[in-house]
Amino acid sequence: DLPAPHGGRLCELLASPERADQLRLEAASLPAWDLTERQRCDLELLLNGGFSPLAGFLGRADYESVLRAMRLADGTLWPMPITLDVSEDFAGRLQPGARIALRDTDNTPLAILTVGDIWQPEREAEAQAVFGTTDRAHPAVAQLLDRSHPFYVGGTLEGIQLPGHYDFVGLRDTPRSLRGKFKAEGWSRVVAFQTRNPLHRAHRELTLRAAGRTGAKLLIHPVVGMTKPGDVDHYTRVRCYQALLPHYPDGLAMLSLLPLAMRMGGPREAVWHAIIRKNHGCTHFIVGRDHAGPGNDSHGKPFYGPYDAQELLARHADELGIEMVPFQAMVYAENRDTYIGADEATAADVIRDISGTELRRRLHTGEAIPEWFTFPDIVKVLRERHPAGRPPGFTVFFTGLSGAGKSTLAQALISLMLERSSRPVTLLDGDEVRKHLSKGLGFSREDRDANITRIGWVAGEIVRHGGIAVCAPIAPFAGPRAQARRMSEAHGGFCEVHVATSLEVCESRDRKGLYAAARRGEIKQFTGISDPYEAPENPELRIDAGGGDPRTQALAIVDWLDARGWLR
Ligand code: PPS
Repeated sequence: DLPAPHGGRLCELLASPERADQLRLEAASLPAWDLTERQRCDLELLLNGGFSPLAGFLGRADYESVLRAMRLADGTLWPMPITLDVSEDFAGRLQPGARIALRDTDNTPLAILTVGDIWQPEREAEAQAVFGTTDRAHPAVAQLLDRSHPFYVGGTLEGIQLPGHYDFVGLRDTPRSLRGKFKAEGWSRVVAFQTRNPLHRAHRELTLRAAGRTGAKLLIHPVVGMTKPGDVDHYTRVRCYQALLPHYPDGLAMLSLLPLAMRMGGPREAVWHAIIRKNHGCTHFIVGRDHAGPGNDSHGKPFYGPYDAQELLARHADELGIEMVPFQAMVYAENRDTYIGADEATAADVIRDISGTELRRRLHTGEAIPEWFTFPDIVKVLRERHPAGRPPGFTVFFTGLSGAGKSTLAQALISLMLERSSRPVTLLDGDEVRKHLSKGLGFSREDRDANITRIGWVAGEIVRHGGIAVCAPIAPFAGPRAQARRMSEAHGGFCEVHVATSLEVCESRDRKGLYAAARRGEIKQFTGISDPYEAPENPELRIDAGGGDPRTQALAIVDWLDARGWLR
């Protein structure tokens, strides 16, 4: 008596073991597409039936219908375009009817796709239709406009095997295995709770209430595929969830991990989440305030209203086949020493809260995290991940013309930082990097982009390990600079310093005689002379190193870093 999957039956796309062996052989001779992380997540839920009734990546008619009407072409409610984006070059080699192998990161073929449609989507129109905006502050919009491949390939799938996972294997379920667990426990009413964050007391109170209100058992169903950039990593989160479970009454709650790639798509995403939970056998789904919200747009306004998601689900209640359990935020009333719904609070109540930012601050400083807020065993997991007193890793990224003074400033900055503390610093200077990391690269746009991507990647790894990276390439193009920023900001800080010394000054210095050679045409594509430099629009700092003392200028950078607590 668990609910029927969306569209009536579970669309599992994995072939039988015999057929999978044949497909594996066939895959070896087919054009192969190496899946991106997001495509890998989508493929897993396509193959295991989590995206029922989809039989593959959307074809053009379904895609257009989903954008326009939030429905597949046959009228079935479906809010999110599940598409396979590929390069122009790869798309150019395909014809309808062709078969392609979809490969995992380690080259294992996971599925064969029989190509239906190949088309070039209008990505801005897609962003507008699905996410209601083309503002790149929305992570899914930035992904779609700047980091997705330009062609879509739709078609049906024959699955060879699911993508492999080596962590928390006992907690990873397919819709079929989860339904099996529910049956084994005798659960026929299950309310699912979606999350991408560590859970604290407020969440426990909310989920307990939801279970009580619906007379259902509780499924804690966190997303461990892709969530919002900057989120706590899923390993840490799962340890937190495991620490939370014993705080529920015996036999009430179950934990299972969902390998979904979230889009942070607000209302449409909430409908999608509900359908996915129905496919996993749940009868009820909790939708709180600002469900799957991406935060604020570039003008500081929220992308979606706090209850837009609840309203959209309510409008489609009759065809969803899973019941929404709408929830207000739960807040702690100190005077009552208990949690209450935000709407139940009266003027007499003393409401207390600790925001995500405040929690991170307390973790960093080692300040106490009160028991009314969360459980000591969860604090222990979080403190292990974020040891107190350790400042974040960060990158200082100098950009500017040749001869602007980037290397001098970088040297001065490094000396001043080492004078204060022994934190490790790595210098990635333009000329130096080209001797090893980027050896062999020239100065075409492509090679310059590759150079900056490499520098950005290394800096990101340094930041991830809590270190300091100081980069000093010309980095003339905004795109790769933005990418370098993302790679560091995923793990710590990023400070872009535009060394804005004028071309006239750089050329008059001409320490290496390169400008003169460029003017004579002996050096081609020379930045500022015969190749463009896109000045940063909003760098953290802008320094004209045409005059003044490098030490004083570097001190201004130190002050900026210090003010953010990065140099503690
Ligand atoms: S880029 O664009 O960021 O990849 O450049 P970068 O790796 O920083 O390398 C710049 C140094 O290479 C020398 N050089 C040139 N620069 C610009 N354009 C052309 N065509 C060129 N050919 C050689 C130049 O000395 C740069 O060093 P800096 O330290 O910036 O003066």
